[in-house]
Amino acid sequence: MRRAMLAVVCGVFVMASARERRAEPQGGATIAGKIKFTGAKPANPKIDMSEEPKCKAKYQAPPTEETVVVNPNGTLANVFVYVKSGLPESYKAPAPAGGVTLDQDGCRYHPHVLGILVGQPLEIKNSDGILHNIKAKGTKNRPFNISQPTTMTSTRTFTAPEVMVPLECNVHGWMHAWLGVLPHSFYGVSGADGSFSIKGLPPGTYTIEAWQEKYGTQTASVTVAGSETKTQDFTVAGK
Ligand SMILES: [Cu+2]
Repeated sequence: MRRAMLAVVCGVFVMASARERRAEPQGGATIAGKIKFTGAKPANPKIDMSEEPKCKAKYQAPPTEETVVVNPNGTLANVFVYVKSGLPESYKAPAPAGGVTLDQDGCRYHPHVLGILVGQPLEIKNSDGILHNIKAKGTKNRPFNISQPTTMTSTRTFTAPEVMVPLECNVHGWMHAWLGVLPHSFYGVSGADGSFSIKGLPPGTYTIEAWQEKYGTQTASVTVAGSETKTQDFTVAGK
């Protein structure tokens, strides 16, 4: 009798978890590509860190801003590529596993461009141990302004999708970072080889947008099915 009841309870549990899985359509497709850069490579403004010797000491060559980072292979880093539209309306992102870290080190933000889910904690870390004052200037998210006088971490979350929320430091005018807040985790940031990849997409036709802080946005339409990988490159012309 007890065994029979256990079997019934297990059966109900299996049915419930199968239903939950169906409510969150996940997929196995990937969109990947490179951000190619053509034209003249612009010079980034040099940063005069003489007022902050602790930060200055962390660099061998004078640091520059990171407005346009052209990689040695002629591609662009720090381009935020994300699914702008095309996900089924029923799509619900799984709860984020942990937070995203933004570090202030050498009086620059690391990373310079990053993505986060709505509701996911942003851990803002001050590794420099000098005064930083981080300011978020979003329009869809409530702005904030946090003073961090010493080595410490502050946590904030974001309530609405917004590409991008500009982050800056009130103490050091050269410090800029950009945060893409999304209702899903289908995004990537091009790295030191200029490539990005967006994994785990359900089948569908998506509008993919590539955002760069100086050159703005470009979009492309990409259709994926099953577990295939589609290549979608972008080309940014320097000016
Ligand atoms: Cu600062």
